[in-house]
Amino acid sequence: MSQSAKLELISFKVCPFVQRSVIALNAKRVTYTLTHINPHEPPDWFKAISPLGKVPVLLVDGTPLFESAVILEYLDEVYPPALHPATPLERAQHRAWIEFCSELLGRQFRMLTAKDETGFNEARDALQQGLQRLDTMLSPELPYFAGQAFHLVDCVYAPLFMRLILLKQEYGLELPLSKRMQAWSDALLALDAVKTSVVDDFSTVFANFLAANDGYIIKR
Ligand SMILES: N[C@@H](CCC(=O)N[C@@H](CS)C(=O)NCC(=O)O)C(=O)O
Repeated sequence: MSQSAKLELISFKVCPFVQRSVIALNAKRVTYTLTHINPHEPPDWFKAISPLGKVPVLLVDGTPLFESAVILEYLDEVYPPALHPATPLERAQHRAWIEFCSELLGRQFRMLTAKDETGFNEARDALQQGLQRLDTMLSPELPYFAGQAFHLVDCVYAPLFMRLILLKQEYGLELPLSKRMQAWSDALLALDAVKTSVVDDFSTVFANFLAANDGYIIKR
């Protein structure tokens, strides 16, 4: 496939896995269209192209790609600038920490949807522990994961931080971040590629998502 392929990303407005794909597309200044579908009533055409019924799906001249990590790899192979490090070992490390981010997003999701205090506390503590582990991997050089250069691994953590900030501002839920990690989060959330990676009314969309789940987090 060439750089001139028509790209259509299928999305749920609140999905952090879609958002990481959007951030990579934005960072690479690639032209694409975004199609939001209703997660509660996915259309038949979506079920036909998404084997797991999940977003994101990237249509490349009509050919569906699923799994956000795979979509990121595809985008990085086709569209410059390369956002993976140059050496195989560093690339492998970044892939591993991208995988780790997906686990943390799962913990964050469990925290947001937990129905009772016990489930909420367990998920919050697991997320906090994961963040502490991640912290040990950050380059001493500011501001991104590996220092001055922005990589795919940065694309995937920005949605996690965006939700942590909203949880702090709107719901008084604070997960303490180290100074180094706070600087990373601040740098990511200041990027245009990140700011424009969600719908304008994202805080409302996020609040509606939490309300619909009716979890412990909105009752504390
Ligand atoms: N491993 C997948 C996870 C994607 C995912 O969990 N998407 C959620 C929305 S954030 C979804 O589509 N859920 C619908 C479902 O599970 O039915 C990826 O990285 O693309």
